[in-house]
Amino acid sequence: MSLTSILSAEAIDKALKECQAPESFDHKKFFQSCGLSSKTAQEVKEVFRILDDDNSGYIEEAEFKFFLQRFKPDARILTDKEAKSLISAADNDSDGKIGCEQMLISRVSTHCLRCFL
Ligand SMILES: [Ca+2]
Repeated sequence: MSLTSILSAEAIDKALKECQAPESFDHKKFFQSCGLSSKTAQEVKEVFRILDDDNSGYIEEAEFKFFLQRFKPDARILTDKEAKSLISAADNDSDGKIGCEQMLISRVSTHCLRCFL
């Protein structure tokens, strides 16, 4: 299972292009551009499993650093600052990692400031 079986390659390219410059990554814009924002809960779960490289059930900071490369192998590595802000966007319990439920909960609460997707 790869991300391109869930998201279109064109949408991924577009999303990656928008955040090519270091420190320009905006997760909301990215998830919208790559099409993840409009995916079903089941599809988001599959994406989550792909991003959770070590199958720990959580996406940790180290995995977020290589987040863009999961979408395309030649994409850049996120800066520490970007990886941290990506986590804090959905990390409601401040344990420094994101669980699948957190990813989904933050997705549905669109009025929440911490909305992830
Ligand atoms: Ca993990």
